[in-house]
Amino acid sequence: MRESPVVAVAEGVTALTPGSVVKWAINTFDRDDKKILVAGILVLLAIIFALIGRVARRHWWIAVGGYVVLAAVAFLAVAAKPTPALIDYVPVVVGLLCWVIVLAVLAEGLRRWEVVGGPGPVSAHARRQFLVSVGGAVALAAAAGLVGRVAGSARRRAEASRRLLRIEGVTAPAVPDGVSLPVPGVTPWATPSEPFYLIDTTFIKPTIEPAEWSIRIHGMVDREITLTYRDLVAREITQDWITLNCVSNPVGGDLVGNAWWSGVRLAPLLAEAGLHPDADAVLQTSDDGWTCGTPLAALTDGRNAMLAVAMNGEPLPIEHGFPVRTIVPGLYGYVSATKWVVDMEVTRFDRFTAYWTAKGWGERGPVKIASRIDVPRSGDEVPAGDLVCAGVAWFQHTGISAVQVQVDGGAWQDAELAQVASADTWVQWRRTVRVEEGEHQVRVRAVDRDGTVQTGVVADVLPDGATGWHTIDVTAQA
Ligand SMILES: Nc1nc2c(c(=O)[nH]1)N[C@H]1C(S)=C(S)[C@@H](COP(=O)(O)O)O[C@H]1N2
Ligand SMILES: [Mo]
Repeated sequence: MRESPVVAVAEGVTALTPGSVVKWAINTFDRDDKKILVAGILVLLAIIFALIGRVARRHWWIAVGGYVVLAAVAFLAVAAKPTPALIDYVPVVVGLLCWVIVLAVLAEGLRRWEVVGGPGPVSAHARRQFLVSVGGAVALAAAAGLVGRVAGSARRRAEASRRLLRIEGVTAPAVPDGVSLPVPGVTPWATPSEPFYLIDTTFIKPTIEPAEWSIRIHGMVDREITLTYRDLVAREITQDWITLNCVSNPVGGDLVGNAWWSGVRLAPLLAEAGLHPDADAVLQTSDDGWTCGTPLAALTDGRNAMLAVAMNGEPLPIEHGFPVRTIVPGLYGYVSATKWVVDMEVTRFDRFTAYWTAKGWGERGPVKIASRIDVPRSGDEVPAGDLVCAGVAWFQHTGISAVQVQVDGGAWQDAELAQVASADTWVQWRRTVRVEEGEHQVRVRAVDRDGTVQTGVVADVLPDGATGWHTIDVTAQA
């Protein structure tokens, strides 16, 4: 469901922009990135409209030509979408017609106002007519707004069915004992759904009623499977704490969260479909046409890869993929965690490129080991003497065995680890270090379950995830 051609153009701009720039924008503007882009396009449109309006007073056809060019841009933007539907073109055509009609009516009215000129009954009539035309244009705009409201009501309907849903087998999250350290300022071990980071390429979130949802599993399988929402939740529900993170999370960044996910395991579903031995990937497609390629092995090797229906004990929030999304421990979101997932094609990596891999991001996207200092914050002034440092570390599906802290390039000191819930969740750490009066640098690194130490070699998030040690600066005062 698209509300306006502006959104299609905005999506088109995103699609045509290099992946690194898009990821940068998503990071920098966080949840506002789309609003900023749409606002930018609207301002540009307003300027173009003003120019067209001026030209229209002399050269009517040039102005119409200008509108046609604008409409063509919107048309191409819609066509460039991964799965353009006929209905997506409707706002473009309607918009073009509105512009031309409004231009005709207003320009004519204004011309008469100006030609007649001066005070008197005739010009008063012309003026009145012009104002009526303006009123008409405003009414048209209001009608267009109403169309947008209808889209909003689809959202309200989906919200309503979401609130009424009770899924058998989904239980409220219970934080395991000992996973949280009592250090003020450290990130909570369990991330509530509301502040959980949000990353996707949509401008308007798909609003899918569970009754309308189904998924098709097909491709290199013996038997194609189609499941409705009812079919899905009738199966056995698996639940787990799983840490999800974004490939574009910079060292020390916060595009990572740990939630209690409930869903249906993918391994038995794929086994029922009957996998061909030479398949090595699943091409997932979401309702909005976004795609990602997931290594088949990660879906079948026994880890808790699932079609998730609930997050933190409640049906998925719409932003997080309602009614169904994929969650795979150990893979970055961009190759696995498809929100609003509707299609899974079992295939081979050498047969497709997906949304982000087409923009130069890595094909398989296993997560990299990472650690972060939450306390103190970089730039803090702290008292000289004992300094409590704390944070989180994660390496999903491999696991963390140790975390170490270093002050001013000195010896690495072992940190205390909180209870490690599983290899698929992050872990909290704490270490008290000594700092003399003056400026200091504190660094953290983690060690994985196999004893491999996190690399200090700095790598950018592009193409397959950042590396390097998170480092903060503090000033200690007497
Ligand atoms: N449909 C859809 N699913 C998507 C994406 C997207 O753009 N569209 N982005 C992915 C990326 S890059 C990440 S990191 C995770 C983020 O999930 P969240 O928004 O629930 O935190 O969703 C993944 N699933
Ligand atoms: Mo991501």
